[in-house]
Amino acid sequence: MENIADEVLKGNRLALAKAITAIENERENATEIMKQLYPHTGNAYVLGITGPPGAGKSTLTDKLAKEFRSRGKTVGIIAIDPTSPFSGGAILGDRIRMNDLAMDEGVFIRSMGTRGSLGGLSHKTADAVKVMDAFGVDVIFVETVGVGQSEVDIVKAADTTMVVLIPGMGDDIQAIKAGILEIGDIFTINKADHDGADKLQTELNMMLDLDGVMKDWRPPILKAVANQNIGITEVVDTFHKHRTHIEENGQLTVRRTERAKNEMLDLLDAKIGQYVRHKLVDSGKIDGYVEEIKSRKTDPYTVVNGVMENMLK
Ligand SMILES: Nc1nc2c(ncn2[C@@H]2O[C@H](COP(=O)(O)OP(=O)(O)OP(=O)(O)O)[C@@H](O)[C@H]2O)c(=O)[nH]1
Ligand SMILES: [Mg+2]
Repeated sequence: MENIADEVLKGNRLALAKAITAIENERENATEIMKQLYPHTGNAYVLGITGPPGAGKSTLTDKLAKEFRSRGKTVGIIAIDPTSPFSGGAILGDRIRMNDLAMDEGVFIRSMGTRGSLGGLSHKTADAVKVMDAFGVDVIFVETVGVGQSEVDIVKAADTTMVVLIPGMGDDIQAIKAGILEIGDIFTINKADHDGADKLQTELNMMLDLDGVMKDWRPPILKAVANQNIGITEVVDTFHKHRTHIEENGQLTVRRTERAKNEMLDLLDAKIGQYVRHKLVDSGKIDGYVEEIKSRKTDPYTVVNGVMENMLK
């Protein structure tokens, strides 16, 4: 393939897959691809879907994607699978149950495994989102399991985030409360065919009332039965409502600005880290310092300050 980025921009699906693989595997050409694609990003709307394992996130995403398709939108789906060592779409059809969607030319599905750290995954996810954006899809879903800090980081790539919960979570809801209240623009109680959906809705409403006094967007709490296609149009309508809301009040611009800033800082952190490692570790210089620190001839604070001063000269 001549130039992967050019091909992505022409709408070549194979090039899209290759570009994401390059990012995922940290190939040398990944940065070049991203540089070329970056000017063509910023058009897609990114939806984050997160929640506990097995909540029906993939089933929901599948149904939501179909609803967007029926409204004339093209769709990209990135499923993050932090537990799986697989990547490159190898697990399609396993954890992701979207086989008929995969036949649709207006849909591009990709799963990404962690391989390295979850931290690394969040910037890889952000880059994969940009590749799909430049490719030209209208809406991008990022599905991620769980509601811990790492997932929160991944979800930061999203313009609107939906937290999926299920009835019968009991005390879990208390445990994850802090995290979910912060990141959810929309809450959907899936598996509403199970007992306890109303109870969960009441509990969530109470928490949001306590939390959201000064907020201008009160996250709606929807109910769905994804595998029966119940509640799907409401979720899509609510996505639109939230999007319109944050477009009009400027919050979307604020979120995207914050994202651009954080991405730049993360990139800079990584580069500086690499540079320091190269200078200190690969050269073996660090061993001398460590000896001196260990024998209490000096201390790590003094050493780090000295190293920094030297490097910044
Ligand atoms: N009863 C019921 N089952 C559902 C519903 N939605 C999905 N399921 C089933 O729940 C199971 C898990 O669904 P997934 O969509 O794979 O859930 P997930 O949250 O993506 O799971 P992970 O990605 O593994 O965390 C599947 O067997 C679905 O068919 C629902 O609304 N009601
Ligand atoms: Mg899933």
